[in-house]
Amino acid sequence: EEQELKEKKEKLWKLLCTYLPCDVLSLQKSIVQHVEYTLARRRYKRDKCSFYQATAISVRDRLIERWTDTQQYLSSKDSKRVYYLSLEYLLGRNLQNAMSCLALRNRYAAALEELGYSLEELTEEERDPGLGSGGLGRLASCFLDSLATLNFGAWGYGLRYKFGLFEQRLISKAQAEFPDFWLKEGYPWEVERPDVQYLVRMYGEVEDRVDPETGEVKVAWKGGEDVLAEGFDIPVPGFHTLNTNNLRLWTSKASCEFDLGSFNDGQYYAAIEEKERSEPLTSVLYPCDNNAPGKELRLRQQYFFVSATLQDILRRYKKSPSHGLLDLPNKVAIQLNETHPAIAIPELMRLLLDDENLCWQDAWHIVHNTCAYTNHTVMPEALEIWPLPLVEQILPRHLRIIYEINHQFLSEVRRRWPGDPQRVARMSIIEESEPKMVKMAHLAIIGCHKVNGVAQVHTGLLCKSLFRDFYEMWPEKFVNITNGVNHRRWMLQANPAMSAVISKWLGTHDWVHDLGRLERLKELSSNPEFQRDWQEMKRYNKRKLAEFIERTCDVDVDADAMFDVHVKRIHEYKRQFMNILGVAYRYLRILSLLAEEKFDELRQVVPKVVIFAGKAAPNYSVAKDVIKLIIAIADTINSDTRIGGLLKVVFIPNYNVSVAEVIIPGSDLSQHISTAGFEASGTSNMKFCMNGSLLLGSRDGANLEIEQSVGRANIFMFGANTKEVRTLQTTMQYRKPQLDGRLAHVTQEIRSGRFGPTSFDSLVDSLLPENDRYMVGHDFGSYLEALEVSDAAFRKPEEWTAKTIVSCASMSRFSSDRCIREYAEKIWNVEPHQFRPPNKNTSSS
Ligand code: GL7
Repeated sequence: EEQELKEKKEKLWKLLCTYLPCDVLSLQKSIVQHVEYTLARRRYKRDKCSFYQATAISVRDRLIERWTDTQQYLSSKDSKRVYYLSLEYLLGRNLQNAMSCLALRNRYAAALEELGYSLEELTEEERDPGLGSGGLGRLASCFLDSLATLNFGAWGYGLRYKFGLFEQRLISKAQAEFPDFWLKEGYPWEVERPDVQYLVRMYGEVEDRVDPETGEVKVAWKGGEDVLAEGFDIPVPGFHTLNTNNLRLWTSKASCEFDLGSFNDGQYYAAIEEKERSEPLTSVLYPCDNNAPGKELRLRQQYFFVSATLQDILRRYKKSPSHGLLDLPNKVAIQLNETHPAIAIPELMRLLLDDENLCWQDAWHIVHNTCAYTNHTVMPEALEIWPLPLVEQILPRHLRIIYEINHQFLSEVRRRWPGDPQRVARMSIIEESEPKMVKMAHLAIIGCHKVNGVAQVHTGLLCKSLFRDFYEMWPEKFVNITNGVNHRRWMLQANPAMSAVISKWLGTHDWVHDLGRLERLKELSSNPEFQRDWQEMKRYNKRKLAEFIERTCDVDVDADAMFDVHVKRIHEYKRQFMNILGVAYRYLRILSLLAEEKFDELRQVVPKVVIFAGKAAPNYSVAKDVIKLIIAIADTINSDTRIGGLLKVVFIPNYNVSVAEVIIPGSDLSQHISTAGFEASGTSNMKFCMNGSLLLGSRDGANLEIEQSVGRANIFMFGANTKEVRTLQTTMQYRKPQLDGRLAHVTQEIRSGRFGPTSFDSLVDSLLPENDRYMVGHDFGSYLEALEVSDAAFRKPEEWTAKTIVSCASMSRFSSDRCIREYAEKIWNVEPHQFRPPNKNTSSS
């Protein structure tokens, strides 16, 4: 009997050990069942939202089985894990990505078709989780995808903001912000983990306690408030591999440890209210891009995030009985995405000293060898510094640890450079201002074994100027890892038409795994038939973008015009202002050619649609003025019937990942025109090139490396380089160069009311040499020349097409796969481990 039971059990387990079936009928069943049983909706009612959600859950089911298996496999391998700590992620829509990863896209599409839905229409039902403000958050998401695809055991950690980055609408010709409650209909990709909870303490006070036995002084952190962190997990699938990683996002909850005393005093409501205070902690994402808001809530969010994450990492690590804490750096790599999570350095010290009772040297050895820091900006206003009294109030124990780190570090500096007090002051974590400030970047550099910049020129600036003292002390600590993007999302998913052309002409899909394979397209760049396919593909994408513009901006644009795109956060250094001034100049020139009846020259004008999109931080008034100016100029131009179809200008509202997926494939030219030395890397520049769009760029960030890859003939570069900008910044104060005549004319027209009643005085005044921090005046002339060169190139369609093909084919360096391999080798010292199930049916892939 026992034997029989055993056999029965084994049979059952064998049955259960198969992956869910993935034939079309089974997919249909699973979708309909989720509509009925998970969502409790009528399965016959046509309801896109329910069908999207049910489809997503059906896909998620298939991810979950791989996900749990991967985690178990990695634990059994005892392999080193990477933890990517980021306060921001911009995941974009997940449905198509997950289906492609599972290699089930076609089957799901067929399944849905028979149920009466197209995959495309259901895709539109998914809301973007806007848990980031710009490139930094999108980069983190690309990294998660590549980590899984390359079979690295890696987890992302972040915060589950209830309200993502605000929704931008254009009201009364200006930006208006609305809350983005992305969870309104629920988020089918996440799994709540009520079993994964940690208490995070803030405030309170520290007390020195002498151990009566050893005489050792121990610091105790008492009192304060506890907030509960609860995890929500989102599976991160790899492309065509079973490996599935995890993104764990924390939400804050009231801690359940109620003060019983106040209950008994009849203070029931007061006690609950007090506890409910912790709820708002993860309510909202700070919307600033390249700017540190310096708000108490932000510091609390950062600490809450870091503490929950480190407790979780340590708990997982300690689960394995063979793991001693001193071995942590061999099993765990923690990457800090900017300084936002840099409080991890003292927090990990605290956990090791106070909870694990390690000595300082051991704890420091562990922290230093486990953590690494990526810097993403050199802009002073983006470097995080916290008022020391605030840190003391919220994190008194951490401030003590920071003091000790600083003390030991500065002693080392004094030993290395005796008699150099200025150097000591420059390098200190504490700035001796009023009030004193804690410099998070210094803390991160000192506490980490590696610091990396995100493009060659950016890393150069870190070493030569921003962190020069630290570079002199530890040159081997600094490395460059130029950013990359996930080409599977930005080519395969966003641009299926182009992907089909590429695969057709290469005769294989292998470029999807290895972007280097695209190089072979270069030989074909002048082949007329290939060019025809390529041009058709581009026109198709432009028509789609034109329809999108019609829908969102109510402007009719001609898909044969050049689509000239400038999309990114609105920021002075990104110089959307310069672009719109150039547009105004183009308009005025067309008008004067018309007035002077210069028809030959008019025929030479390239018809153009200038497309802007991007959000301005709600309290950044200059950026909001730039949006107003763009809209004012766009309105004037679009309603001027004299110029016919020669020029149109649109501002597409609410730029986000899904909007980018429509805009980028439909662009001919894209602008990346930041003042040299300000854009650390930029990543949309890479995405545009991958989609057959040529760059018009300043000598900044990754533009310079893109130029090296695509060749000078295939990119339009202009303006001062970083060195020249540095010199100009000092000399312009007293040399006061004359404003370019064309610029002077444009600004005069703006002031005179040509583009509506607003005179935009403060914007225009910012062009005066003494105010022009971003060198708009200086670069304007060479900017216009670069535009002319790009116009001339566009007038020759075959040459233009060849350039776009070569530029796309040269992008292999800019895949996030390359980038992640570099992190793995230069910083994390980890190897991939691919999970292959021994006895599961894996027919799906
Ligand atoms: C940024 C940089 O501004 C941007 O140039 C870079 O590409 C990106 C990713 O490395 O990081 N830094 C930053 O604070 N934000 C960025 O986008 C918001």
